[in-house]
Amino acid sequence: MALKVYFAGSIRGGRVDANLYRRMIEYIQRNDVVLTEHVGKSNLNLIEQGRERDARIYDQDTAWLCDSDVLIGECTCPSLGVGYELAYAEARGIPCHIFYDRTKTQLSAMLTGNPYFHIHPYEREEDIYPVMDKILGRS
Ligand code: 6IA
Repeated sequence: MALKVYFAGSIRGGRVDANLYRRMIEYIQRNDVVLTEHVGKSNLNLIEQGRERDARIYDQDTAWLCDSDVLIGECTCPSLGVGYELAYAEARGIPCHIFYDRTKTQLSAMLTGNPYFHIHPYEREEDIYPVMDKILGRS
Protein backbone atom coordinates (compact mmCIF):
# COMPACT_ATOMS: atom_id res chain seq x y z
CA MET A 1 0.00 0.00 0.00
CA ALA A 2 1.19 3.52 -0.79
CA LEU A 3 2.79 5.41 2.09
CA LYS A 4 1.60 8.87 3.11
CA VAL A 5 4.71 11.03 3.23
CA TYR A 6 4.97 14.42 4.92
CA PHE A 7 7.72 16.17 2.98
CA ALA A 8 9.23 19.06 4.94
CA GLY A 9 11.37 21.79 3.39
CA SER A 10 12.07 25.43 3.97
CA ILE A 11 9.46 28.01 2.88
CA ARG A 12 9.95 31.31 4.72
CA GLY A 13 13.39 30.09 5.80
CA GLY A 14 14.49 30.52 2.15
CA ARG A 15 13.70 28.93 -1.21
CA VAL A 16 17.22 28.30 -2.49
CA ASP A 17 16.57 24.51 -2.62
CA ALA A 18 12.98 24.64 -3.94
CA ASN A 19 13.86 22.79 -7.17
CA LEU A 20 15.56 20.02 -5.20
CA TYR A 21 12.43 19.66 -3.04
CA ARG A 22 10.34 19.36 -6.21
CA ARG A 23 12.56 16.59 -7.58
CA MET A 24 12.50 14.69 -4.27
CA ILE A 25 8.71 15.04 -4.10
CA GLU A 26 8.31 13.79 -7.69
CA TYR A 27 10.52 10.81 -6.86
CA ILE A 28 8.38 9.90 -3.84
CA GLN A 29 5.21 10.33 -5.93
CA ARG A 30 6.27 7.57 -8.34
CA ASN A 31 4.80 5.06 -5.86
CA ASP A 32 3.70 6.93 -2.77
CA VAL A 33 1.60 9.93 -1.71
CA VAL A 34 3.10 13.30 -0.72
CA LEU A 35 0.72 15.24 1.52
CA THR A 36 2.73 18.47 1.19
CA GLU A 37 3.32 18.77 -2.55
CA HIS A 38 3.21 22.61 -2.33
CA VAL A 39 6.64 22.62 -0.60
CA GLY A 40 8.19 21.96 -4.03
CA LYS A 41 6.25 24.59 -5.98
CA SER A 42 8.18 27.53 -7.38
CA ASN A 43 5.55 30.26 -7.04
CA LEU A 44 4.74 30.20 -3.32
CA ASN A 45 3.63 33.41 -1.68
CA LEU A 46 6.20 33.89 1.10
CA ILE A 47 4.70 37.04 2.56
CA GLU A 48 3.10 36.79 6.00
CA GLN A 49 -0.66 36.83 5.50
CA GLY A 50 -1.70 37.56 9.06
CA ARG A 51 -2.25 35.22 11.98
CA GLU A 52 -5.65 33.99 10.82
CA ARG A 53 -4.35 32.73 7.47
CA ASP A 54 -1.24 31.29 9.10
CA ALA A 55 -3.46 29.54 11.68
CA ARG A 56 -5.16 27.70 8.79
CA ILE A 57 -1.73 26.65 7.47
CA TYR A 58 -0.72 25.45 10.94
CA ASP A 59 -3.98 23.51 11.45
CA GLN A 60 -3.74 21.85 8.03
CA ASP A 61 -0.05 20.97 8.34
CA THR A 62 -0.36 19.51 11.84
CA ALA A 63 -3.39 17.47 10.70
CA TRP A 64 -1.37 16.13 7.73
CA LEU A 65 1.53 15.36 10.05
CA CYS A 66 -0.69 13.32 12.36
CA ASP A 67 -2.03 11.44 9.32
CA SER A 68 1.38 10.69 7.81
CA ASP A 69 3.31 7.40 7.89
CA VAL A 70 6.71 9.05 7.67
CA LEU A 71 8.30 12.51 7.56
CA ILE A 72 11.06 13.14 5.04
CA GLY A 73 12.81 16.48 5.49
CA GLU A 74 15.42 18.24 3.38
CA CYS A 75 17.25 20.39 5.92
CA THR A 76 20.16 21.97 4.06
CA CYS A 77 18.42 25.35 4.20
CA PRO A 78 17.60 25.99 7.88
CA SER A 79 13.91 26.56 8.61
CA LEU A 80 12.17 27.19 11.92
CA GLY A 81 9.03 25.58 10.56
CA VAL A 82 10.81 22.37 9.56
CA GLY A 83 12.50 22.20 12.99
CA TYR A 84 9.08 22.58 14.61
CA GLU A 85 7.59 19.87 12.38
CA LEU A 86 10.38 17.46 13.29
CA ALA A 87 9.78 17.93 17.02
CA TYR A 88 6.00 17.64 16.47
CA ALA A 89 6.44 14.39 14.54
CA GLU A 90 8.84 12.98 17.14
CA ALA A 91 6.33 13.68 19.92
CA ARG A 92 3.76 11.61 17.99
CA GLY A 93 6.07 8.72 17.15
CA ILE A 94 6.15 9.41 13.40
CA PRO A 95 9.43 8.18 11.86
CA CYS A 96 11.59 11.10 10.70
CA HIS A 97 14.27 11.00 7.99
CA ILE A 98 16.48 14.05 7.55
CA PHE A 99 18.57 14.73 4.45
CA TYR A 100 21.16 17.50 4.20
CA ASP A 101 24.05 18.37 1.92
CA ARG A 102 27.09 18.15 4.14
CA THR A 103 29.19 20.19 1.71
CA LYS A 104 26.85 23.15 2.23
CA THR A 105 25.80 23.12 5.88
CA GLN A 106 26.22 21.62 9.31
CA LEU A 107 23.04 20.35 10.85
CA SER A 108 21.88 21.60 14.24
CA ALA A 109 23.12 19.52 17.19
CA MET A 110 19.45 19.41 18.29
CA LEU A 111 18.86 17.10 15.32
CA THR A 112 22.16 15.22 15.01
CA GLY A 113 22.26 14.80 18.81
CA ASN A 114 18.80 13.20 18.97
CA PRO A 115 18.95 9.43 18.31
CA TYR A 116 15.24 9.47 17.38
CA PHE A 117 16.06 11.05 14.02
CA HIS A 118 17.40 9.10 11.04
CA ILE A 119 20.01 11.43 9.59
CA HIS A 120 21.23 11.09 5.99
CA PRO A 121 24.06 13.45 5.03
CA TYR A 122 24.83 13.45 1.30
CA GLU A 123 27.31 15.08 -1.04
CA ARG A 124 25.57 14.63 -4.41
CA GLU A 125 21.87 14.70 -5.11
CA GLU A 126 21.99 11.26 -6.75
CA ASP A 127 23.01 9.78 -3.38
CA ILE A 128 19.61 10.73 -1.96
CA TYR A 129 17.49 8.40 -4.08
CA PRO A 130 18.87 4.96 -3.11
CA VAL A 131 18.41 5.95 0.56
CA MET A 132 14.89 7.09 -0.23
CA ASP A 133 14.22 3.66 -1.84
CA LYS A 134 15.13 1.99 1.46
CA ILE A 135 12.98 4.37 3.52
CA LEU A 136 10.00 3.77 1.22
CA GLY A 137 10.51 0.01 1.14
CA ARG A 138 11.37 -0.05 -2.57
CA SER A 139 14.62 -1.98 -2.20
O1 6IA B 1 9.53 28.33 8.61
P1 6IA B 1 9.25 27.85 7.21
O2 6IA B 1 8.27 28.66 6.48
O3 6IA B 1 10.55 27.67 6.40
O4 6IA B 1 8.61 26.40 7.42
C1 6IA B 1 8.50 25.47 6.36
C2 6IA B 1 7.66 24.26 6.77
O5 6IA B 1 6.44 24.69 7.38
C3 6IA B 1 7.30 23.37 5.58
O6 6IA B 1 7.82 22.05 5.76
C4 6IA B 1 5.77 23.38 5.52
O7 6IA B 1 5.24 22.11 5.80
C5 6IA B 1 5.32 24.35 6.60
N1 6IA B 1 4.81 25.61 6.00
C6 6IA B 1 5.34 26.85 6.16
N2 6IA B 1 4.63 27.76 5.42
C7 6IA B 1 3.68 27.07 4.80
C8 6IA B 1 2.67 27.44 3.88
N3 6IA B 1 2.62 28.71 3.46
N4 6IA B 1 1.82 26.51 3.43
C9 6IA B 1 1.97 25.23 3.86
N5 6IA B 1 2.92 24.80 4.72
C10 6IA B 1 3.76 25.71 5.18
C11 6IA B 1 1.76 29.20 2.46
C12 6IA B 1 2.20 28.80 1.09
C13 6IA B 1 0.97 28.49 0.26
C14 6IA B 1 0.64 29.66 -0.60
C15 6IA B 1 1.15 27.20 -0.50
